[in-house]
Amino acid sequence: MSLLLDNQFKELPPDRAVDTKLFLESVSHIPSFFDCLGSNVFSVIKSDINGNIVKIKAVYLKDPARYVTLQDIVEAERDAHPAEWPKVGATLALMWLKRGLRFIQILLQSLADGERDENNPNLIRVNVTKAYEEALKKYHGWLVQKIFHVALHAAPYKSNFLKALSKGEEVKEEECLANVRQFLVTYTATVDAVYDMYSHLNAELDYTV
Ligand code: 03F
Repeated sequence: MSLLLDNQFKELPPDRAVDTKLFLESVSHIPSFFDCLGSNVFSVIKSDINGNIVKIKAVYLKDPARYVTLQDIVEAERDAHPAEWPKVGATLALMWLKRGLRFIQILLQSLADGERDENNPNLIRVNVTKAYEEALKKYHGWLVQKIFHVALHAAPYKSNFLKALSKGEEVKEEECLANVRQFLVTYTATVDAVYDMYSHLNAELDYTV
């Protein structure tokens, strides 16, 4: 079975508001995936992603009826902390979480589109590099870019990566990529909706870490 299709993101309503509870449920499956990638460098990434999920969840649980959508949280923090916002609380956590989600989206899309290094067809470095350049690089100073290069060289082979996405079962590459394509439909729609919400509310920052 496919890990991705077991944990598919939900379809958005017509107004594209992202339901907080459903979003948190869907993203909560991502951190454990890093355990099957087999290098310690991925534990840094795992804890960053997990930390952001925990921060958003903590705010949500304070008042689930008030924070039905992610936008409800971001707007409530804007009103409560006008001086620090958007560099505060769940707004900041989601700002970074969405960049990691965009990275994953671009990586999976690039694999699904068959983009590859013809000389090394079983490496995913071209796909990982594309995702990094489009989703994260501009927010990283030289030190974090160095961590990226370490992670890039620890990246699994494509066959192992696709096997991990298939819960350790040997499946044909095409079968797995078909699942990836199906997963990407609601996943991409959700990530796009969060990005559009940040741009609409003027909540995006471009400082580097
Ligand atoms: C800022 C920043 N977070 C943090 O400082 C950096 C952490 C290390 C990032 C290293 C880059 C690695 C790139 C990935 C290479 C992967 C190779 C993949 C091989 C498969 C923020 O942190 C905090 O988050 C925020 O809470 C805090 O308050 O300024 C704020 C304060 O700082 C980031 O740059 C976010 C990094 C997200 C990286 C996501 C990478 C995902 C990698 C692999 C995905 C595999 C696919 C999984 C599919 C599973 C589907 C179920």
